[in-house]
Amino acid sequence: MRGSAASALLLFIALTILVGLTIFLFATGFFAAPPPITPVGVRIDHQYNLTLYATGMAFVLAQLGLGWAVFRYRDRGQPARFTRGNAVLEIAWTIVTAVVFLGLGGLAARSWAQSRITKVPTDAIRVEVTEQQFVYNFRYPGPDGKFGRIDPELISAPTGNPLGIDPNDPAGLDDIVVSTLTVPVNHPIELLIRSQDVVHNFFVRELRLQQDAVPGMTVPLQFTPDRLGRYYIVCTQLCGMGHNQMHSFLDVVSDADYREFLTRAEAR
Ligand SMILES: [Cu+2]
Repeated sequence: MRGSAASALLLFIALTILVGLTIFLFATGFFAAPPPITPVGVRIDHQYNLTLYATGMAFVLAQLGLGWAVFRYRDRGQPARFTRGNAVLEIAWTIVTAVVFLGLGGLAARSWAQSRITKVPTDAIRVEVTEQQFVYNFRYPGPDGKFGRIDPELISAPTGNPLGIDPNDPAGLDDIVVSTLTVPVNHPIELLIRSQDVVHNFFVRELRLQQDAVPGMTVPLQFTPDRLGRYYIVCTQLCGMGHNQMHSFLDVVSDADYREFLTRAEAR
């Protein structure tokens, strides 16, 4: 209807309600994640909140601005007017966006690097994570501290060798292969993430870490858990028909329990 303020006003009100509802959901922690279990996780949460404040502010301003423009420039029966826009405004908000974007990226770099490129402590416990449709296998090097050679030709899950460990390599004889990940609390852990078939993923919410497992690559990932408990490991890459079933567990245990786990696993 020409010249009617009602529909423009309704749109403005609808947008305002949408903005209010969104702020309410985030402010009340409706989507809150479980608490992090690493010092880096705490920093990642802090970084995430910074990003949320910055993008949240942009969201509120943009939506309310849109509502205002819809109402202010509604159809009053007047002919349309051509405008070339405002170069100064364009340049200003492009610069502001670039500064915020690069600034947040710069602030986050350290937390990111600490899980991925920082030198791993020499006493770190290394565990190889091999993903395949639709299971996780975790390999510990055993008492000798060395992973045995792997040969794709020897992969044979039915005969108990899902990773293809070469029986002729003495380093591999004591390797431990299990289907859940057990680590001691307050120890640096280094995971070596691999895939046997398609792209999979290693995601633990409480670690605030998510890493793709890419065929042909071994991707290192390090963390130091500081809280005991059992946490879900899930695959977040749509990797096939059984993707929704693909999960495992991360057990963060005491030193004594970890030694017991190793003794039990070695005895098998
Ligand atoms: Cu998967």
